[in-house]
Amino acid sequence: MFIGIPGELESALIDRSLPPWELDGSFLAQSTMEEYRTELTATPRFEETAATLHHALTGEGGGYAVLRLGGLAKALGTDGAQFLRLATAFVAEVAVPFSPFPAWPLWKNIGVKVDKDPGKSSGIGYNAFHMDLVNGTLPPDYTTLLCVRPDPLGGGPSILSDVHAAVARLSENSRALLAEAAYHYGTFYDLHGVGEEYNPFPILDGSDPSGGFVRFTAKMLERSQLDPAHAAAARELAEELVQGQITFMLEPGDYLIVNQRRYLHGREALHSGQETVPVSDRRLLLQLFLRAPAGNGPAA
Ligand SMILES: O=C(O)CCC(=O)C(=O)O
Ligand SMILES: [Fe+2]
Repeated sequence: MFIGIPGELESALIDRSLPPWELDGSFLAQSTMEEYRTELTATPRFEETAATLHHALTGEGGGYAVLRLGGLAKALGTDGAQFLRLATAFVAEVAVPFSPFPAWPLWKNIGVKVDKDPGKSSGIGYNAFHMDLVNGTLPPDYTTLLCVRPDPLGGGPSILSDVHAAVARLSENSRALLAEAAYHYGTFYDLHGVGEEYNPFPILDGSDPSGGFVRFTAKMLERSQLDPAHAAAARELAEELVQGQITFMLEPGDYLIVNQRRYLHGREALHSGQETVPVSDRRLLLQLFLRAPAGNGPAA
């Protein structure tokens, strides 16, 4: 689901100047959301593009989108404030941007660290299918990843999988195991806007088979102690996610937006040889989370 920016919109956006954003706690201030909307609805074809994005994320069969901001990135540069303000303004049409991490006001850098756990965020290895902030009672409705620089060695395609479709392919017995509060993952410390720590949690909450979160990370298979029966059911889900996976490479300026109630995400390994690449040339993504005000509906 790739969404291009019409040429006339792109030219108009390059000429706009959005003001700095303000925060209200860990959330983008309502006043900024309104200011940005007023500025952008005055540009040609913005509302139509925002509606296409919204439909891709919440319409039937949808759940993710890649907004192609490469032209804007090229014209404005990715280091200056304008490019990031425009990206923020686009997704503020979908839901409310926020930062769960006090250390990162709004956007968080995901670079490449050669000495980190290779399977975790900013590691160099396979980043298995997961939901971000899986162990909060209220994970972000959307996770978004803006590509500043792909892996210069050509690795690291993004992977996505329709999680409800994967669950539907499991046996009754596995689904029953996944609905039990027998799973846990990671630590929970000083996180904002994502509820309380959830430990242990059920992967399937049972109350809403098509619209709810499937609270899953395949990283738990290696990193959490699970009893054999529950671990086997989780492994089956991980395998079904791989069966249904979609793979694509993010290009500079591509902005991946994932509805966490429908799709799980991850990333294939970066190309070998990352230690030979200067840190400032390595792959760089910027991450931002969104909260839908009520259920999974649009921002008001
Ligand atoms: O590096 C990527 O493409 C994905 C990173 C990710 O999913 C995360 O940090 O949560
Ligand atoms: Fe993630």
